[in-house]
Amino acid sequence: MRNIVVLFSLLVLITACAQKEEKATFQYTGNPLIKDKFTADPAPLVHDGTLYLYVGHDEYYEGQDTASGGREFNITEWLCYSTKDMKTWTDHGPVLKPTDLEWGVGEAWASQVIEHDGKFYYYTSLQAGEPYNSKVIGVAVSDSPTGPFIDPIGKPLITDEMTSNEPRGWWNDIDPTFIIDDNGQAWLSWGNGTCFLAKLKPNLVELDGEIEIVDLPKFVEGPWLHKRNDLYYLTYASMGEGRETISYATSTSMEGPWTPHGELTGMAENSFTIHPGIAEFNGKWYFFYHNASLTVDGRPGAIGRRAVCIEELQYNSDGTMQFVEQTSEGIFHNHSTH
Ligand code: FUB
Repeated sequence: MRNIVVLFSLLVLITACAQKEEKATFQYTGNPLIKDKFTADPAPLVHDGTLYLYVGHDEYYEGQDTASGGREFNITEWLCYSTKDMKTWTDHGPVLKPTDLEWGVGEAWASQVIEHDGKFYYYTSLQAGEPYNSKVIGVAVSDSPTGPFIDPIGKPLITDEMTSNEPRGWWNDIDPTFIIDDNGQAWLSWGNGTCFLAKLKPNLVELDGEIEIVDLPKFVEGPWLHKRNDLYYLTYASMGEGRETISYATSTSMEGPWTPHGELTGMAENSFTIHPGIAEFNGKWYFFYHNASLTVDGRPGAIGRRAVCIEELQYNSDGTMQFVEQTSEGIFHNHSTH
């Protein structure tokens, strides 16, 4: 009898685990990728045969639809998803919150996670409390792509007084992006209204030298650095006809000069912002962005209720990127569910 009870309990446990696993995965059925939550600012990381996608979790709150001055956004956590084939995705849930950083008080804005020497570095935009009281860039480090991520320096990596304030004042230090160039030099770029660029020390958690300004046409925010063949790409949100588009520039060196190539995308459906994330995975290049085309629980998309989408990215033989059309079919044009 006792054996039967143990066996039954085991069966219940196995079934519960299987159900949990089932809940945590979903299929890509066209854009937007994630359909049960509002998500924004996609940041892909390819590591060990898996593509990890980090996003901010746009959340509804009472009063959101009449808010202004940045209060349209309510993002209290960063979420992580992963896939091995771009079709089946695993939902890892929240992996970091601004309040996990001792000095962080909120606003989980755009970020990028990178892997270096077996460690994962989460470069983040967030709101810092006393004594900073501004948007800042933070960094948190983990041994795993899904955390836990720990603040290694006990303070923001970049604070407001480290940069010139230009048009966007106290919230111009947001949206970090990272690359290690062919000389082994690590670089961080970020900015809203002004595109900043700086070298990092080999520990990747300290700036090394001056902060430069990169002059890019119509730059608004959201820079994303990547390299393909001999070219470095600096892709960013630019001002279109009253809403953001994506533009990009290239260079043969991270020292510049940067050659602008104009728009990579048009404006995103229903969204003031659009944010680039680019990665090569299983022999293809992918462009991640967000629009505001999704309705969740009867609430339609809005400036602060966005939805992450994916398109394939194609290059011309001279290295320029082909204009990306934003589609509802996304990366699998033949799938049956759309
Ligand atoms: O999600 C909040 C902010 O909106 C991001 O930091 C910007 O890039 C824009 O997408």
